[in-house]
Amino acid sequence: MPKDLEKEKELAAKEAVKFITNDLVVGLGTGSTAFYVLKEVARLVNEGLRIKAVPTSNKTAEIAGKFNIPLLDINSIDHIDITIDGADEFNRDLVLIKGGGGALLKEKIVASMTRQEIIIADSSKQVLKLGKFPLPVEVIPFASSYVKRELALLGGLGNTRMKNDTLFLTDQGNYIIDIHFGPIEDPVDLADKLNRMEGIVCHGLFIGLANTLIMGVAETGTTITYSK
Ligand code: A5P
Repeated sequence: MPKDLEKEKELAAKEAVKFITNDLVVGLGTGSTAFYVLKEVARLVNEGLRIKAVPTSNKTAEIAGKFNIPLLDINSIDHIDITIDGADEFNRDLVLIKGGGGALLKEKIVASMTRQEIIIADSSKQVLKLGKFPLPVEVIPFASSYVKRELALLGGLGNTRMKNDTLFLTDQGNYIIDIHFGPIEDPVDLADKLNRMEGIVCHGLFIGLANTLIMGVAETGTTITYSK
């Protein structure tokens, strides 16, 4: 029987939300797993929980607004207490691939300002080696073909992301190139090379940013927590 991945997302989200207490500044992730967090936080805020939240995308800001979750301007604060976000892949070192939803840049900035970054995932996201999921790389449009050629020299073949027959644009108006590297043997080395490539605004390798990962387990109705 196929695993109930939606159930696993919800289990992980509800477990993670238990870490949120009054008066915290909370980073809100983007994507279908993070959506369960938004729903749960909205319920708690409605019951009186006092928090301020920072969204990691325009989409999340829009949903949080509809759910009456109070939002803060990220430029008015110097840190975020706790962020709960999803991932496209994770390994046992809590190295992640993110950006399947295109929100990687704001997600990485929010994660970098966060004291406790909790990643929530269903069990399909756990891998021994990262790389089955194509690595999203956000590029400024001016540099997109240059970056594609440079990535090919590193062994990565990529397509510029499309949405409804047009080029996908990030919240910042940039393109995403989804690159297939095959199994990524050394994420730190690859991240270092991508960090030094002109035209790349952000890549989806999140290294040393997640403190906690909570994975839902549908069969038992429980979660597994990995910590760093
Ligand atoms: C958004 O850009 C991503 O980083 C998401 O966090 C990631 O793609 C996970 O999304 P789902 O929860 O929808 O799988």
